[in-house]
Amino acid sequence: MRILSGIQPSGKLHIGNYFGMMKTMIGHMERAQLYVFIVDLHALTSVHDRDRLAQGTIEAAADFLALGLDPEKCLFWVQSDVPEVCELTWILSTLTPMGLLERCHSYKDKIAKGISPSHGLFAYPVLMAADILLYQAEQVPVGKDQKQHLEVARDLAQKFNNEYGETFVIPEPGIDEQTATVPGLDGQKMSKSYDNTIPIFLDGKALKKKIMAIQTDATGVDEPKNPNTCNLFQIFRLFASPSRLAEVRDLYLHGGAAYGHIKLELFELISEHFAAARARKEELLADPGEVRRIMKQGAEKARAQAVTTLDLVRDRVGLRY
Ligand code: AQP
Repeated sequence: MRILSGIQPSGKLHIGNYFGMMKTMIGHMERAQLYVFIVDLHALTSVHDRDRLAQGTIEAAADFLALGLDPEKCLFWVQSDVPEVCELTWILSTLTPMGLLERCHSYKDKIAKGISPSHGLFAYPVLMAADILLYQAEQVPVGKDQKQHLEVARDLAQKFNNEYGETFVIPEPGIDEQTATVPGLDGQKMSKSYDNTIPIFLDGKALKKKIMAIQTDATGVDEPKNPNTCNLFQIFRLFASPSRLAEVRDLYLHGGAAYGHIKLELFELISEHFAAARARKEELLADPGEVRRIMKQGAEKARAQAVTTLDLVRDRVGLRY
């Protein structure tokens, strides 16, 4: 099975990115043909700071490697190192109905949050479709927020195949319902652009401060609470052992759950969970040239496949004479 997914270097990667996509991708490493990439062209829709984008790209790559992605067992590259994706984006754009993009929630949510409504932001799902179709991916593990974009990719693949003949594999979403949407500190979807995240590699005082800022209601310790609607519990359950989770769920349901104590426990759990990866990330960032070398090597392999698909597409649409 060919499995592909990308991540934007648009800020510090957070536990929503980790549980929604990165962990799943790393878990597929031994059994799938895995394609993982850092989507810097997508990040340009929200980051207009040269140094921040470049540094974010190296950091996102280091994050994946530190968390256990082995570049020998997958294709791992930076999106802009394979420029063929831009040409396929244009070709797909010529088949993309405006209404399909106008219905996308992510675009509307982002402009509602103050991100400037550029053509790039509007066309984001077409670039994403090109990324997926260029490598003929069969499955794309994503968080729930990206499900609609994946439907756009499927629609465009079908439309192209109908118009020009069988060319693209129709990709399936891979969504883990348990971690489909990790809530942020304020209970909305955890998102880099909402400033409500718990970054994966934060530690010490800064991590504690974030965790203490998780919003909870004003229910007293002895009163029963609903664990399913409490975002502290929804984050806690990602890190706690099954037996501890059952105990805390019981306290929620029958009284005795103290938010402050649960937050401190969560702080310990997160610190511990990422301790080894944090140390590995520091080593990687001490030699960013090596991270770049790994990414360039991955890009060469990815580009060879991209060129093959794009050659076929050019032929199908008549960009060959
Ligand atoms: N809160 C989340 N819960 C579950 N999955 C999530 N993902 C993101 N947030 C959550 C998944 O992480 C993958 C990479 O995301 P992305 O960086 O490409 O874009 P995004 O979904 O837009 O993530 P952010 O943090 O919200 O970034 P910004 O604010 O820059 O747009 C995707 O598979 C996504 O589903």
